[in-house]
Order: sequence, then structure tokens, then C-alpha cells
Amino acid sequence: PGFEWSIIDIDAPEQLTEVYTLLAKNYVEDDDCMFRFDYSREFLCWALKPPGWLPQWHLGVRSTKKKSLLAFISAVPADIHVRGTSVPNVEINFLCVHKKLRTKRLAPVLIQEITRRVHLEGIFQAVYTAGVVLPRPIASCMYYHRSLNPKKLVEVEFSYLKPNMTMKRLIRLYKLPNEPVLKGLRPMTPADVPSAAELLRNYLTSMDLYQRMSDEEFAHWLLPRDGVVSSYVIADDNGNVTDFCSFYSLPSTIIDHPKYNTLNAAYSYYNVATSVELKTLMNDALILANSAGFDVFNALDLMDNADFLTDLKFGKGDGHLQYYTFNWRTAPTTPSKIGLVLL
Ligand code: MYA
Repeated sequence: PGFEWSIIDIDAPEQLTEVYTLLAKNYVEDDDCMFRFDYSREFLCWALKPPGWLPQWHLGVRSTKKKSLLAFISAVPADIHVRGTSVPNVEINFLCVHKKLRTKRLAPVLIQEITRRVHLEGIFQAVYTAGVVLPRPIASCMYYHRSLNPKKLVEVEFSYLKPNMTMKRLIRLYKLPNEPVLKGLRPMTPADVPSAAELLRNYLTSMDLYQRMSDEEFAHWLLPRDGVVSSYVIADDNGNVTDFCSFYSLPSTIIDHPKYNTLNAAYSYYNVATSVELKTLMNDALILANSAGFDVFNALDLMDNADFLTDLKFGKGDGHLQYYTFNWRTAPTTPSKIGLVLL
């Protein structure tokens, strides 16, 4: 009693702002409560409205009296492949309960209700990621971080100066050129979608868990959106994409810092290299992210990312990300066989 379900209309600016604010103040924090994800409104529209999205899967809980938004969970459709089998699925994300209402078992109620609403559409499987270990992950990935603005990262205690290291030397260590190195690397355009989508589909078939994207879905997830997602391609003489890299922008609020409010983080998304080395391509991704003003570039150790993490000076983080399948039993796999990036 005292609470009611509410379908959130993401297209209504004031409702989008309610979800934005709930998450900005109550969503995922690091273990030391120093940083909290600050997904932008534009990012939320992107994440919540891929092809096939349904309004009833943007599910909120409001107080009956004041109607304030106190909890949220979302589902979006995806064709997920697990060890060669295609399974119609949803991706569950943005499960959030207001700090005032924690440990009252509202989360299981939200999960039950989104499950019911997904079942009504004839879908019975889901994928999701979480920082916490629940029964039972299909894979356990690790975050790696590449400093772009080491001075700020040290000031906000995201990273530390090791003994014997000076700030000057640290800055020199992480310094990057102003311009990308690879010839012909340019932002992805709609004309690139058919060949780039095919490149990604082919690449991902070697993975144990991945989303198979139609051209339409690929266009939604990968075409550049200002302040949300950046994608760069190299094409051959016939205009077919041979390589692409991408990253999304997910800032974090720096909690209670006297000087800085925001940590600008880029997250590695989907990257495929066939005509150049993946390492060279990702070095250019770092250069582009640095020029765009990001403080840090984050990547999980999934897909072929292990090929470049060490050489490109990524440091191992302390955050694990567990991958889960719901109502689909499969043996655990290694991060390098995970071909799915959830936002
Ligand atoms: S992961 C992001 C999760 N969000 C956050 O971490 C934001 C900050 N934290 C909060 O808002 C709250 O602490 C949350 C829990 C909401 C996380 N996934 O209500 P409670 C279980 C699944 O008393 P609260 C993301 O969005 C916990 O083990 N379950 O606790 C993907 C316990 O269950 P049990 C979780 O702290 C979400 C129960 O909740 C998670 O007030 C995928 C306690 O409930 C978690 N991340 O609220 C959801 N954290 O007693 C599953 C805790 O059994 C989707 N719990 O151990 C499943 C598929 C559904 C669709 C199926 C379709 C077919």
C-alpha cells in the first residue's frame, strides 16, 4: 500500500527528467561511494528506445500520494545468441530503488513485474549484468581503465600516484597525440551501416554470448549520437567498412568533491579490426576520446580486448561485472567469449 505502478513515457521531457534524477541520485556507486553513474537524458533515450521497444517495459513505481518516482526497471528486446542458439530475449537494465526505500524487498517485486510484462509478449529469456554476484554468472568480466587526464584522476582519487612517480612523469606516460594515426579513419555514417553491421555479425559468431543486430538495430546502437556514442570506421576502395571502433559516454558524479563534479568517462563498445591491428585501432580510439575531453577510457576484458589492454597502458580496476542469463542454462564461459556490451 502507498505505491503504484507507472509506465514512464520517455518521450515526455518531464518524465524523462524524473528517471534521469532518480538514477543520478540513486543508481550504481563504486564500493567506496565516491562515484555514481550519471547517465544523461540523451543516453537514456538511446538505451531505452531501440527498435522494438515497448512503453510498458519502462516501468516505474510511484508513491500514491505525491506521485514521486521511487523505483525503476527496464527491458528492451534483443536477439541473443548463446552458444550458437538464437533466443528471443530482453536485456534488463536500470534497476533502481530510491535510497530511502532500500532493503524492503522492492527489487524482487520490480523483477517479478517486468518478468510478467515480458512474458505477455511471448519472451521468456533475459540477459543482464550486475556488479553483485548472484546465482549464477555465465561470466565474470573485469574493468580496465586507461588514464587520459591523469592529473584530474589523481586529484579526485580515481587513481593514485605510485611511490617514485611524479605528476610530471605520469602526465608524460599517458600523453597522446592530437590526431588519430590511421589513414582514412572517420566517423561512421548511415551509408556505412550495411557493411559495418555485417562485419560485426560475422565477428561475433565466434562468441558464446552475443546480440545479433539487424541493420536497423546496428544503426540505432552504433551510429554516432552527440554526447552519447561515437563510432569511427575505415572503409576499403569500394566503400565497404573493414574496421570500426566505438565508445559511449557515461559520466559519473564525483560525490562531495570540492573542485570537480563530474568524471568524464568513455566506455569501449564494439570494435572490429580486419585490415589493421586491433591495438592500432584502439590507440586511435584513445586519441579521439582524449581530444573529445574524456578523463578516462574504460574497457572490459571481453571479446578480443585483452589483445590491447596492457600495451595501451590500461590498468586493472577493482570492479567486476557479472553476466547473467535468465531462464537459460548454459555452462560458464570466459570473458573473451562474451560478445555483448550492456550499457
Ligand atoms: S544491475 C544495476 C542494479 N542497480 C543498482 O545497483 C543501483 C543501486 N542499488 C539499488 O537501487 C538497490 O540496491 C537494488 C536492490 C535495486 C539493486 N540484480 O529490494 P531489496 C536482489 C538482481 O530488499 P535493495 C541491473 O540493473 C538481492 O540479491 N537482483 O534490495 C540489472 C535480494 O534477492 P535475494 C538483485 O537493495 C538488474 C533482493 O534483490 C540485484 O533495496 C537485473 C533484495 O531486494 C541486482 N543488481 O534493492 C535484475 N541487487 O534475497 C534481474 C540486489 O533473492 C533481471 N538484488 O538474494 C532478471 C530477468 C527479468 C526478466 C525476465 C524476462 C523473461
